[in-house]
Amino acid sequence: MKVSRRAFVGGAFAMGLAGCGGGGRSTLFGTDTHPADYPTVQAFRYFGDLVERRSGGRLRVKIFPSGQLGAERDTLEITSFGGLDFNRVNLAPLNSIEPLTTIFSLPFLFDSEAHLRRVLDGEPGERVLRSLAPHDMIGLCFYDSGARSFYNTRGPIERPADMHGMKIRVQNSDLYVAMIQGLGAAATPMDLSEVYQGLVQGVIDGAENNWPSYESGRHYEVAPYYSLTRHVMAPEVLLMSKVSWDNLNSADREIVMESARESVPYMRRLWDARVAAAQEALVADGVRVNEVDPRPFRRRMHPVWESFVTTDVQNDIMRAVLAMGDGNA
Ligand code: GTR
Repeated sequence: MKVSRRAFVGGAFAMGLAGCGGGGRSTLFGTDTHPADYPTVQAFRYFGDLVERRSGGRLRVKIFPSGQLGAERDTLEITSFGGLDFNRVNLAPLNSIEPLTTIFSLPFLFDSEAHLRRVLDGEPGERVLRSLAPHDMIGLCFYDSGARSFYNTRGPIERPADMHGMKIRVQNSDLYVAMIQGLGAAATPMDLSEVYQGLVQGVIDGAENNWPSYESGRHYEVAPYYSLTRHVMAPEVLLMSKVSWDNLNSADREIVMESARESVPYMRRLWDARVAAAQEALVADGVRVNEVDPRPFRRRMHPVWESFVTTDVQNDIMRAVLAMGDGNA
């Protein structure tokens, strides 16, 4: 179903305000850029089902998947003023809104998925979630997004020099523009929905993402070289509009928070299975995968870290993240 964004926003806003205060039934609306079978959407659904069951059917959650309501950056704006109740996005489009989200988005910050999960489940995760409230969004929980690697239409990337002259699509985040420039390539920020056509038409030569997104967007069909740089592990986040949150009574807020927390282990199981399945299917399909020595890529990221980690609070969180690395676990 295609929904006109303007009509939808007016509707959700009105229903949100009318629905939650009075104790009647209300439908809360959410959006996700991925299709219905993607792990983020499935976890979002699981969350919605828990909310509905625990509220005795008073609160229902309706999700619009597949980016039907627009690009992540635009839906964030809508969420912050209450036009959408829930939103599942990657951290990247939040970088320009809240500088603390930049920390978990830094290239080569995490040693492994285990390190990432310790951080998200620990105090640094809690602090980053809380930092969104002043921007009128309540951070409910993080979901995994695995490791992002580069893929392109031309050939294997083994060293940063292989990227010279390439145009690489990035998410809408200045950090990622700087990352690509630091590697000697040209960065083209665009929405995920435009990447396939961009690759076909040669507007871009490559992009970067995790296995499930590379598969789900069918980017492998046009960019069959997947080089395992594993340079970013920025997680996904499930958000609630603060306008909608303020309309809930404290018992319903508790239901929402608990349900979000409980959807995390569910998402992680789905995620691990999906990463393995996507990788296996794409290798069988003929995608050319190469291992990469990350060290020369990582070395070039020092100036990027320096220019994006500037405040005491950012430094504090970054130190806490590094102290939770695999070497100290
Ligand atoms: C995916 C992420 C999406 C979106 C996408 C992108 O890994 O799940 O939310 O941010 O990357 O590259 O635009």
